[in-house]
Amino acid sequence: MTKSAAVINDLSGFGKCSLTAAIAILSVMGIQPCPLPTAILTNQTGYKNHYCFDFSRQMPFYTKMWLKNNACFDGICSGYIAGEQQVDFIEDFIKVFKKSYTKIIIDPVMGDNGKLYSAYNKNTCNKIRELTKKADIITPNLTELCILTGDDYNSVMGKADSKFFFEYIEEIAKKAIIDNNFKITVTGIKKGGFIYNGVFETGSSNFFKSKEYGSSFSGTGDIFSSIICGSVLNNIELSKAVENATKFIEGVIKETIKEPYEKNHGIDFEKYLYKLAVNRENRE
Ligand code: PXL
Repeated sequence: MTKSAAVINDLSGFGKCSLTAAIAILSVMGIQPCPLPTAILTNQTGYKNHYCFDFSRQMPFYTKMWLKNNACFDGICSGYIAGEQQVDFIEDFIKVFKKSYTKIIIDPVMGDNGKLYSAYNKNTCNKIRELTKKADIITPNLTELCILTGDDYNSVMGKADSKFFFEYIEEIAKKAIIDNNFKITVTGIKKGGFIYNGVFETGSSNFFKSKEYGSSFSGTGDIFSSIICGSVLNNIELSKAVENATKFIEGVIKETIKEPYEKNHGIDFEKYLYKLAVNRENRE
């Protein structure tokens, strides 16, 4: 039977992020995505203008109806939330639907490049930190890892020229692993014209390198966490999943920038989804 994942994330009309990315990627990886919107937006919030319909009042109907219909999930993945009250909802949703085999993957979406996204504040971040304690895997970017651990992003990046930069990040991630029960993948570690993604588990750490093409695109974190979610449910080793996701995103960015692009629109992943297909004969 096809495995399924509840995907708790927003639906943005433009930006190729959140549910738009997750639905496409999980599907091509052979996993049934069951979307549970946190908000419906005209477009992601990085654009000059956006309208957001907060879905908080509707979300409890999903728990109620899905429970009545005996829904069960192999994975529960959460991402962008429209307000701190939704963290309580997600914790409750996990309590209700988590089975012994259910993998919990939490993308603690809060910010990027050292800054919080416009809809987030300190309180929301504190609640998200608590939520991550329920996860098997968390998929922060470096900014979000620093928020979770209480480290200062700018002083971490101040060490980027040091040959101990990676050891330093490893130490931050390991500290979080010891305090919690999860595995961590970390995206967006920038050093010397390259971007590294890291993976940290008890007893092992790895970094995968990709070229930095100059711009930080909308939705790449969501594409990354969706690939991690699909891979974990397909029993692919976490380190291999991070390597695959890194290569996929680097390849798509390389193609995207061959034509005029706008970073808020995201990357042209649609044409390359086949590279993630579980049906290997269809791969390049
Ligand atoms: O990709 C992160 C993200 C997801 N959803 C919305 C966003 C952002 C980042 O800005 O605005 C609505």
